[in-house]
Amino acid sequence: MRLANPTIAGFYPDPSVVRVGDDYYLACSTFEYLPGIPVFHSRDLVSWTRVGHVVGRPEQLAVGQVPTGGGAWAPTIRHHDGLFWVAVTDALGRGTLLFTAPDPAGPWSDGAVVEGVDGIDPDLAWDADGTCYLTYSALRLSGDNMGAHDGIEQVRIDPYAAKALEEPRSMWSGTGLMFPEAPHLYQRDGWWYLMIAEGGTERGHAVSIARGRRPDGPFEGAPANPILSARSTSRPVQNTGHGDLVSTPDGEWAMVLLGMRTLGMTRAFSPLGRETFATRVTWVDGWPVAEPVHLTEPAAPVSLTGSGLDGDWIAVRRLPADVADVRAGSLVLRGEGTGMDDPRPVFVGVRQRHHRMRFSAEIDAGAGTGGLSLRYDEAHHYDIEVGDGLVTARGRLSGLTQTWTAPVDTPRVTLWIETAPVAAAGFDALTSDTVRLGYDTPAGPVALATLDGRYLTAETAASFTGRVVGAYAVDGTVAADAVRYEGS
Ligand code: 6LW
Repeated sequence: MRLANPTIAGFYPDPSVVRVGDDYYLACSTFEYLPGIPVFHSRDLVSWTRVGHVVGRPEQLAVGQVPTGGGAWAPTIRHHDGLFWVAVTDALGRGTLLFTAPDPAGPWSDGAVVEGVDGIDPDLAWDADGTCYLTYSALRLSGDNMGAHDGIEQVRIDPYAAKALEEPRSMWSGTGLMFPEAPHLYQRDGWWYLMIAEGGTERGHAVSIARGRRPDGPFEGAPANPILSARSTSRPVQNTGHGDLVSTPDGEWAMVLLGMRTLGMTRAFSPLGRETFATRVTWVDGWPVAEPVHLTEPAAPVSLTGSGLDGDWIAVRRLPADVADVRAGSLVLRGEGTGMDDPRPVFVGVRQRHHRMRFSAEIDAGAGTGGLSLRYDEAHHYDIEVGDGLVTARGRLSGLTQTWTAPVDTPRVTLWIETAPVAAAGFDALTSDTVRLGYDTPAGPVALATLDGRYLTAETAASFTGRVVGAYAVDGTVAADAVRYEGS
């Protein structure tokens, strides 16, 4: 079995996969970004193409109101009765949702709320007589004991009515590590398997599994639990966990899961956030044995050009087409008097998916102010903008802002953001990467600011997402031409 890691680069966490015949479909979390919950297709688990998004209409989620980091958490994608199903939590938004579509490319349904399920990471499984089990992690996101964690729970549901048919029951909840979550139920060779993540999504992340003769338990944990973890290892892919199993047409097995490609001598920082990886699984004595996640050949250099608002582009709490449009090849953004500190910025971007990256565009700020931003969230972002005869570089870190300015005598300026990992030797290698914010002049490129990238990483921004790089407008109309993402 050949696998390519990262399987899907850039912040695509909490992957879930299903196989229908020879076709695999995979979905990931997207939090407060739209469009939400991308669906990828593959026939070999190696090359994946996005075929659509479950959430293409803002009303399907309540991301307009959720706090940063809320929104679409951890979908499960399954196929049953000729329909594709996605169960997902709209965290601090609509709650536990079921989406359906005959075609995984969409359009998907509006999303039905499953009342009475207070938790995250909902999984769907059907037994032979068509009973549907919804198994989830009882992290309480509402009510008086919000924030409490009551382990793994399960209810039988009517999936067409999105109704729970009984009170939740407690299930096997791991080996005692914190945050048992990401439950998935499987049937194989007369056993029901309940696989979960535990240990938290940070460096202690792990996958554990149990088996029993019934889908509603009881379950007995595997002797080898956790069956997969990178904790306390020097592996380049850390935080591995939140797995989903899938068999191949010829009976092999694989697990897709999240991981982080950490940087720095002590592997302390992860600029790209949690990405999708895959590893091979074999079965011994009725238990899965998962190989450690290995990085494969480095991703080929990528150049994304053009500014069509295709599926690569995302926006914050709004669809890209609601904040920008493409006119005669230019990406045109219409400012609303707010900048990147706003939780609803006029910003469209793409996920950073290479440690070495350059994002550039020719910005025409003749009728407004705007530029390029490397964003983690509204409190952690590095920007370079042009307006009112000035180029301004800005570092914004949770309450602290520093700016650098230089005069320009033309409103049309090529701006760029470059990131580069630090050399992995010596004490300056304790950080992750450097971020240069610059612009081109007739005399050559000028780096207006060079900042430490460690403050735009999953560990410091304490965010479930990852870096997103793109263009924004503060006020007036700003056009971006020759938009290029180059990564290696
Ligand atoms: C996801 C859960 C998790 O629902 O974080 O830490 C949540 N692990 O499995 C968002 O990724």
